[in-house]
Amino acid sequence: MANIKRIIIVALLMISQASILKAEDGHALWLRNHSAVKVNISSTVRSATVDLAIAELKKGWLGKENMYIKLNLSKNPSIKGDGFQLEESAINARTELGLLYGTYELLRRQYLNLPQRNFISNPSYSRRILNHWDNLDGSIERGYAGSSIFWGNAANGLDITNQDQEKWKAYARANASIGINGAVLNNVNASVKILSPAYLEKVKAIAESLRPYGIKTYLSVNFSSPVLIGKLKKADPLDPQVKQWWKNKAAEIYKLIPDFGGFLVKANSEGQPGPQDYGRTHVDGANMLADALAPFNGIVMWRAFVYNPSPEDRTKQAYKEFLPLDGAFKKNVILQVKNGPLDFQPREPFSPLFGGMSKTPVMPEFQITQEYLGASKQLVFLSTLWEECLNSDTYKNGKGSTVAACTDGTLSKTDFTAIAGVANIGNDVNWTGHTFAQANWYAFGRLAWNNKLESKTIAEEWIKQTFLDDKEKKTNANFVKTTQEIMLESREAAVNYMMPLGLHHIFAEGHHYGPAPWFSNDKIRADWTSVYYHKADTLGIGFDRTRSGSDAVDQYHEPLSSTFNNLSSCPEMYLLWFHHVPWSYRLKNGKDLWTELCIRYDHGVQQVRSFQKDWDKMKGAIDSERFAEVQSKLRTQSRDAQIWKDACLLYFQQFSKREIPFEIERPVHDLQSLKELTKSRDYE
Ligand code: GCW
Repeated sequence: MANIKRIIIVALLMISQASILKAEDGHALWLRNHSAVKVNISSTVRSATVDLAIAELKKGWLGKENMYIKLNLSKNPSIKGDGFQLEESAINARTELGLLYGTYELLRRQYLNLPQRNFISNPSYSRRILNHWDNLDGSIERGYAGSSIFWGNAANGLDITNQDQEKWKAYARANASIGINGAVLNNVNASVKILSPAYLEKVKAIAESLRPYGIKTYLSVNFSSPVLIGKLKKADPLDPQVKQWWKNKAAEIYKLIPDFGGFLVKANSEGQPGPQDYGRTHVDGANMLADALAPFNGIVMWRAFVYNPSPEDRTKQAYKEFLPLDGAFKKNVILQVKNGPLDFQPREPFSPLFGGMSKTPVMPEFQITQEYLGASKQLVFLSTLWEECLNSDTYKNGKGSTVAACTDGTLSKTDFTAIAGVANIGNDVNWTGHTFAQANWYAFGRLAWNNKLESKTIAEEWIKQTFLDDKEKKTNANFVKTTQEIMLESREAAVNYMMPLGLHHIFAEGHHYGPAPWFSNDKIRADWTSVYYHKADTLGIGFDRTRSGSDAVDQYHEPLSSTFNNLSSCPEMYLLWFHHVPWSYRLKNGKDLWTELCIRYDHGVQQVRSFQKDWDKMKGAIDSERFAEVQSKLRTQSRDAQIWKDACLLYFQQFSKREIPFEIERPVHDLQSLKELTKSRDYE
């Protein structure tokens, strides 16, 4: 009898559980509906943006019922830029957008049960921008979440449907809720067509959908536009006709979009045209565009991702190119610098340009889309990677000159500051492909707003808002804790099973998903092959960037340059980035390099296996749709982590000529079969 009772109770519990956990497709992101109560709002100003704030408060109010809340434009000197102050019954801000940001923060704090009174928050960067690598045909370079939400979908790629506009608004709302205030709408490998009148009309329409949410529109431009659509003979930045062409183009754009943000430019890099095609410098190119935009307060974001096929170590080239130009750029030019000196690898030291440039504003560029971190197949929370970069000390003005301080105006005392993230957003219902990739979009916004936030806080906020309902969030502590632990460990796990100890860029050619440490090809440039980067031979492995090698270490300030230069003081996470190390070299834990390399690869695989176990235990804690999606993706990740481990260990073993330590699991693939497998595009 007691047993039957128990069965009935369990069954009833399961039914009630199932009815609470509604089906979720992930489209609502971290902005899911809550059971709000009534609130009364007054405002000292009205505008489209303030109306949005009022509507959000009414829709999401979780505070005391029937409270009176005032939205107030204030001159409080502690509030800066679009920052805000939360008070018991008011949101104060200098700007209308600040009121909207204060609204989102207040609602978030209500939901998370965090204190809401006398809370002031100001943005770390004044421009917090997404870079979309969206092509006009709707494809997205390095995009893993479907086609573009902006381009190419309707018959001729230019028609605009209601559905498009709804999507753009939902996109803008999600961005505003985390403080993002700019979007570059097209790929840095820019089609010239973007500046043609028909496309500019569409840009105008997009800008109108984004504007009430405070998102400024920017465009990537092709440096050869004056030739390719302007019919000029050349695009030489010192040519008066070329200058005039850009001035006219800027005027045309601002007539359509009065608050247009400016241009993002990839010039003389990876085959893109640029000022050097005419014997001019990056300064000549950037300043010419800056002059065209200056009358309208537009800016130029000039990318420092510049390298050429040359015998020089690729990681040194951007610094060598730009350092001599420091101080020569116009006031409305900012240099956009990727976090590391190479290219968004699972782990890189920070780019020496952050500590190097002193008279030119520099903005970090992070990659939200997981080009080198498992695409949308793998759970890799990137906040810890960005936190590591922002907190890295450049020693520019002595200790404490972190990348954050070098870029957010702390050291240079400017408020012309910015940060960019390469978006991972597409037309997939859940926007980002993998549910956990939403967390990377979220984390970018939160760090751009406050570059001192910790990843663990960001993860916790995101998990609660994304998965739990008002009632569950109190009872589901275990789900939150376990998921948070998985997220915080996930990037280190990826480093372990892909490229531990400072290895880098040993990806399969083209798709950058799987391993191909064997990849070498005499017909293409050396710095696009894997062997260029790991330099494995019978003596050891790693790229010698010390003073007796390429001397990249000396692009860093002391004491870092010596710390990196010296094998015994170089942090082990950068070991093979800076040194060619003998297989028998003893690491700090007493193990030799080969053994440690094997252990790290194996550990990475084991980490993903434990993510699987932990996730499986949480069945029933959240809706079954997203649970199953993540479960299935973790299976893929687990298989692919094994492929990484087997491929790298079996390949490097040919050089080390040592046994894979017997205490770790044996490879389950053959090297030859992995070479075939990772070649195929289907593997991506
Ligand atoms: O990482 C490389 C990518 C290219 C990209 C380039 C860049 C947009 O593989 O796809 O091009 O970086 O940042 O310009």
